[in-house]
Amino acid sequence: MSRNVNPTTPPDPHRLRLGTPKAKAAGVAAAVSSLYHGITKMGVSKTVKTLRTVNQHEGFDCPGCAWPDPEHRTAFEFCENGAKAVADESMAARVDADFFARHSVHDLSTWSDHRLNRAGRLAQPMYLAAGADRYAPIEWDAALDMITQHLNAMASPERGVFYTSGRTSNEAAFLYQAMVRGLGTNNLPDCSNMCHESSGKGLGQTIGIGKGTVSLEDFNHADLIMVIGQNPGTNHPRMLTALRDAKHRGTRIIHVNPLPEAGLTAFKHPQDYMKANFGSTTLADLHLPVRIGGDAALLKGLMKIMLRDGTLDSTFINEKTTGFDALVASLADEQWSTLEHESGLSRAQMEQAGRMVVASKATIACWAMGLTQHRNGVAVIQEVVNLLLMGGHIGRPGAGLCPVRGHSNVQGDRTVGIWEAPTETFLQRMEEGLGFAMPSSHGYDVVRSIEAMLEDKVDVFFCMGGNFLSATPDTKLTASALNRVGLTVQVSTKLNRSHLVTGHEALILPCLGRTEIDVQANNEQFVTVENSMGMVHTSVGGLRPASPHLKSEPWIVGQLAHRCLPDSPLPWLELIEDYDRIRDLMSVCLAGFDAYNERVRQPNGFALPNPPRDDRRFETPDGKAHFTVHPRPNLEVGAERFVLMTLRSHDQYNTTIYGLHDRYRGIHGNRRVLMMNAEDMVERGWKARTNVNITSHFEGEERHSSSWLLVPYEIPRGNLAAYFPEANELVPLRSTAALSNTPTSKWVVVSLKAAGDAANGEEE
Ligand SMILES: Nc1nc2c(c(=O)[nH]1)N[C@H]1C(S)=C(S)[C@@H](COP(=O)(O)OP(=O)(O)OC[C@H]3O[C@@H](n4cnc5c(=O)[nH]c(N)nc54)[C@H](O)[C@@H]3O)O[C@H]1N2
Ligand SMILES: Nc1nc2c(c(=O)[nH]1)N[C@H]1C(S)=C(S)[C@@H](COP(=O)(O)OP(=O)(O)OC[C@H]3O[C@@H](n4cnc5c(=O)[nH]c(N)nc54)[C@H](O)[C@@H]3O)O[C@H]1N2
Ligand SMILES: [Mo]
Repeated sequence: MSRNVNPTTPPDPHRLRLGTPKAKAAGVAAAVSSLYHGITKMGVSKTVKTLRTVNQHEGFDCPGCAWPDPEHRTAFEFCENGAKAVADESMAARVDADFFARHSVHDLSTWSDHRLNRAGRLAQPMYLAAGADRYAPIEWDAALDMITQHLNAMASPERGVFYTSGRTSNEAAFLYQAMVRGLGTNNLPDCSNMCHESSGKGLGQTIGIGKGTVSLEDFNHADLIMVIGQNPGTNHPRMLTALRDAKHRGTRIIHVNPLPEAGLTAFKHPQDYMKANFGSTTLADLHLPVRIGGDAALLKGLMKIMLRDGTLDSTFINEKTTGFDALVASLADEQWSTLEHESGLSRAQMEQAGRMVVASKATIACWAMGLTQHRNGVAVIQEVVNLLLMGGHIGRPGAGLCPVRGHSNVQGDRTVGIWEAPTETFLQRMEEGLGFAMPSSHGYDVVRSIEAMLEDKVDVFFCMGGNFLSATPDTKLTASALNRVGLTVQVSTKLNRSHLVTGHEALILPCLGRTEIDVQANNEQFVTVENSMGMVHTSVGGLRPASPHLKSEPWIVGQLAHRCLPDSPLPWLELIEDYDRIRDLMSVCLAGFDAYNERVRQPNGFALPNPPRDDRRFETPDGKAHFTVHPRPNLEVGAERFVLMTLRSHDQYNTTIYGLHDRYRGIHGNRRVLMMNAEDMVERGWKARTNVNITSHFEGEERHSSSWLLVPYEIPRGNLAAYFPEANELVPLRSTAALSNTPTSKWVVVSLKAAGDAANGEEE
């Protein structure tokens, strides 16, 4: 690498401290942690002002997760981790021209992710020239002209690739896809390709829409809620409030997870302390510790029990579905001994869960990355669909499918066109609305983008947010891919490793965050977003921008499109002067967005049409919901091989590391840890903090990562867990889920070797 840049995350030099994993989530520690992060990063009065406007009707949408807001809101409608996300965006420190003059790209690459993020908000546009080792300041006009020149010089539009992370507003994302398609390509990879793509594909094929079918209100009417492969205590803390309220009404909860995640064991709402209520609620009635990848076997077991003891919704099955008989026949062939072995659960555990499934008149199934990031991600989600269809648990109160989305607007971005594989119907309407031709051939998703870069097929790589290098698999290979690109552009709020591992030339374009006031043509603007349950609503920033040089995402896209599409019929500069004009255009171009400006201004926004939920209609080619039959995945990995899942700690937002604690799991001060079953450790003579090197194995290839500290943990035998992004150098690029092409971040086959003395650093 010409700039001698380290693409992987150097360890933070702190000592690993181990406590007992917590049973209980939230509570006083969470309230203190929220305020601590706020006050240390942005000061007291700003903290209170900011936190009061999160998720309010007049405020901004929390940039944390995509969990929906209740209709009746309390004064503080945020969670500990939402507070961290807000504090992180509003922090006082600045990364400006002086900062980059002091630190070369090489120096910065020796910093940990935690330290890079702590450096502050990006404050002005910066340019890294070919061969240079330091970023230099650049004016907005010059930066936009430079991108335009590079785009104009491409031999064909496919040589441009345009990534989106999921915080981008509907308005910015809509303009962005219009610009990219105006250039003539569908190369629109996004974070969804690594996230819920398996859900989109799995649901689209079976129920005719790639989204969930429940609203928040349904949680008040469910008999049973299944939480599968998800850690809401950390990643969707406000979901625990909905689960607690359901629980108080008598709903039962099953938690399916290799780990006993804290939030589902016991939950204490931080706000209950203000009401002097000190009791905590036990949320999950049953925890099923499946082995990694064992969900398909478990779900088949539950369906066998359902067929044996349950009340099937025969009218629904006969009138609204196809494929039921084939599914019944396939389940008859499944042997309990195999299902026990593969799920890692006993027959008794499955029967206990089965009784709860059979007894429920209204079941909701929630899931996240524990299902989607597997080779059979699409298939296993379709097993969840099978189970719910049997009892007709779709399109009626208290029942339905609930993929819980990650980034706060990842669902909205897809709705408004961020998709490398758009449908013909979508393109046709877009073409009519925008008045120019749309490219019809599908573009690159995330994995294919990296492959194209490796094959020297990419000249310009533009990222609307995110941290592509650290979020994607096989860090070293992806770094070498990015190094082959002519120009890489990052529209960002915070410094990250994708600013250091770049193409020959690189630009950083700093933008406004959700929390900040956005003024265009002397008027304050608002943007709109869609939550995980298809509600579209407004988000208005209230804080002064971190720097006068910041521009809004719609402004950046509009200005660039104006330059690179001189013959376009769209008045780009007028559109970005008043976002109402963008929304008027969206009304014409997008299904379900009629009278957008008017409807989105209603206090809670509005719900997008959802045929299965609204009237049990399935827009599949034959108009029916589909039962599907899938083989069980092969879970054998061979002797001395383990299965590694890569997941999030309590102190991070994807690749943004807020701190070094994973409080609920009792792991403190060091992130380079490997959670392992204690018996597996004892068998090998290993102890807590034994230093190991990890090798991953895929189709004869090996990837190596050294110096990981073992932590004995309650995890099934043969399974391991480590944090991403550190563990991403072990994830093979081409190990992806069938159909969705999502990297299998929860299924990495590895072997371990003890590595002598630990590189366990100093006290924090
Ligand atoms: N604070 C905070 N909030 C976030 C994020 C964040 O990083 N920090 N990220 C956001 C984003 S983009 C997303 S997508 C979501 C992610 O939300 P989650 O999906 O909850 O995130 P992960 O940490 O990947 O956790 C996956 C869970 O699946 C379990 N699991 C792994 N493999 C299996 C399996 O084979 N079967 C089963 N049943 N379970 C399994 C793991 O033990 C873990 O509990 O959170 C969003 N919200
Ligand atoms: N091994 C492994 N890899 C994974 C996963 C896993 O579970 N395991 N999870 C995958 C998942 S689910 C996802 S969603 C991806 C996440 O992939 P990305 O979305 O690409 O990554 P993030 O870490 O969320 O991006 C953080 C950066 O976004 C920028 N940013 C923050 N807010 C804004 C904003 O408002 N506007 C703009 N323009 N920029 C902003 C900041 O500069 C910040 O550094 O990672 C995936 N990678
Ligand atoms: Mo995600």
